[in-house]
Amino acid sequence: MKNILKIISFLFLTSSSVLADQPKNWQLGFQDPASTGMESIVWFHDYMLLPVTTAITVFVLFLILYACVKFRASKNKVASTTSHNTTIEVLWTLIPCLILIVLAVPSFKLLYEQDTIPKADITIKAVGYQWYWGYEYPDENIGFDSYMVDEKDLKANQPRLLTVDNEIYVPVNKVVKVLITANDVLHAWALPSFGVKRDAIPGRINETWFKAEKTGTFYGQCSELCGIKHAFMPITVNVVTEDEYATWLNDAKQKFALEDTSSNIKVVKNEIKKLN
Ligand SMILES: [Cu+2]
Repeated sequence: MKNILKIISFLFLTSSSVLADQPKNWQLGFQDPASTGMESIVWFHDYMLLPVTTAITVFVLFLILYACVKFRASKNKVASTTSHNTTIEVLWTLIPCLILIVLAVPSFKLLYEQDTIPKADITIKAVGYQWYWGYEYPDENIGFDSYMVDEKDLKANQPRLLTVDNEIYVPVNKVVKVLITANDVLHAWALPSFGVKRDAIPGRINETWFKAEKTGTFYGQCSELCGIKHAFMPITVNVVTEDEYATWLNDAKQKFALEDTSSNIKVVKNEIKKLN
């Protein structure tokens, strides 16, 4: 049974190892998972939802065909007047309830996993703007904007509509917490390979997390209609080794240094103390 399901998934419905870390032409199903969170989502889809929905669809199709043949007009000159059958009514209430309960258990487990953020190794703040993303690494005091690269400026192997000028870098196998907000209208920060998608809401900070399990470049897009250039504010994440991350961080601290506000904060705190 498992093998048959695997073959069906491979042929039609899910991503396979053939698909990499960005959307592909004619793709069906998910992108390749690159985090434990996304692996759980794919498992839930492939081995819980898909078998259940397939079974229900096939069963209902069978019932319709059976009824069409068995109760066709030519064989049933006098129509049946049956309107109630207690056994069947109990069954068609109880069985769907049981199916929902069986689905609810792994579903809630998954939701809980996504919602509980482990101790973060790295925190990134993503701010949605019309129409680009701004990023900050609050612990490193760096920040930069990330604009899409125009089609005419793309280098070889850079995907159209997904490449940005300043990519985010994160180390592999580390817990990355992402704080997500927006400056103007609703946006959404989404990265399919990591199983991450959160609304970016002005005046509110949403949180999510991921732990990338392999190195590479991963692509996502704004996933909330945010205006005329909604399709042109991609998200690019480079997952690198710890050494490469340290090298990038060193450069980034020169290139993207934010104004050091710690002394200002001290002044403000002192003033508040005086007032009290
Ligand atoms: Cu947007």
